[in-house]
Amino acid sequence: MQTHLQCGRYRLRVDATSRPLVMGILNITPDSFSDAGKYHALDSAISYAEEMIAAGVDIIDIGGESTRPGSQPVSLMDELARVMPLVYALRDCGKPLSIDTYKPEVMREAIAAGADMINDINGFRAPGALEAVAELDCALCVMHMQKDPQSMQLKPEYQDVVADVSAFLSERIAAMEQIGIARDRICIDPGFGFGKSLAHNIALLKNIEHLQTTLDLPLLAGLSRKSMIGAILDKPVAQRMAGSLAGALASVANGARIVRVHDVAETVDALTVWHAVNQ
Ligand code: 7PJ
Repeated sequence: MQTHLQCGRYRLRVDATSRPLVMGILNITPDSFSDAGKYHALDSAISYAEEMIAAGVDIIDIGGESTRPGSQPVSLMDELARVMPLVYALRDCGKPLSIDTYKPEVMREAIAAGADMINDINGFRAPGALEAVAELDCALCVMHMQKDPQSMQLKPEYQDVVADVSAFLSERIAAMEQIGIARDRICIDPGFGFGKSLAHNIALLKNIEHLQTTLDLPLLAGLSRKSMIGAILDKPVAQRMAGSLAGALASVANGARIVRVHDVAETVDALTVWHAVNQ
């Protein structure tokens, strides 16, 4: 597998010789389920990003549309109005900026303004999405989702969840390569909680190394505060930090190279210790 992820202005190590990377979540949606609109204002979003940087974050993932189960889509205008001021404010912060979006227009604008990565929960399936990112040098996270955020958790069903997710990702990677995207720009994500039951999520977690080896690309795992942690613990979102840390550790122990989390300082510490004893 590749040793680096080409991430816009940055070249990030993603092999097992360095600590797994921590992608910190910066949501600027009024309805983000776990931050409940706390960081809506630009100023607090910027200070929150600064806290993440001080805590050792490797990538900042800016999201302007909540994709929690049952959430409603946001208009292009609203999403741009939320995301773009943060891209301008943070582009020289010294860390790569990722944009969590499935809209080609947001991808184009954000990359033109200096963002380094596009994180698409829709796997770059929207018309024009692959074209929007093909020519640029941004990294791409291609995620699997069954159905859409409105309906995905109603009745998730698979023949074989690991094989189905792998086949989906493999098809998307082929489409990316077809349009000329270099492999060192791509990371894969099985999309924990996106159209998956607890059993599906656990099967995917156990098969991270298998997915990574089959598809020969680094894998990003997003488990932070999700309902699978809540279901295992029977705890609400506000009480899922320790469970999320365990989830992050389990995912890197199973091979994940990047984790997407809310609690950056705690995760960086946990992964630094894990890495020190695993070298
Ligand atoms: C994920 C994401 C994830 C990637 C969200 C939440 C819901 N992007 N965006 N992977 N989840 N790549 O944070 O709970 O798992 S939004």
